[in-house]
Amino acid sequence: MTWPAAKKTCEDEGAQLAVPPDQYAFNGLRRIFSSVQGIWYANIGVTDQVSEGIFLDIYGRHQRDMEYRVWNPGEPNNYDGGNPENCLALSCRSFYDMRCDLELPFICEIAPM
Ligand SMILES: [Ca+2]
Ligand SMILES: [Ca+2]
Repeated sequence: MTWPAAKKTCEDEGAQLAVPPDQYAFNGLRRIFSSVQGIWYANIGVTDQVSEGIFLDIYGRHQRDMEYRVWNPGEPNNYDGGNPENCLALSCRSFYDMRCDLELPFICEIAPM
């Protein structure tokens, strides 16, 4: 599913695209990949669509502290054959910026009450 469609699907389910707030949550999300066969990437709720290089989560919070999040080497490169990459995807190891119109798996989360 594309990033915008994934965002809406999560919302329709009463959830949100996942936004790992810290290293602990990041590690938890990464573990999903070892339990689901054949999934290599998944969209999460962070994008730099509004302003290139400024990563905001779906709540509009600036993801200033991206250091704990391990970018894959060379990422974020905002480049896919000349197409901008403005949506964040996670792999079992690291973060990538990817095109928002790619059909990818995605991770929703339900905020704790
Ligand atoms: Ca970008
Ligand atoms: Ca990229």
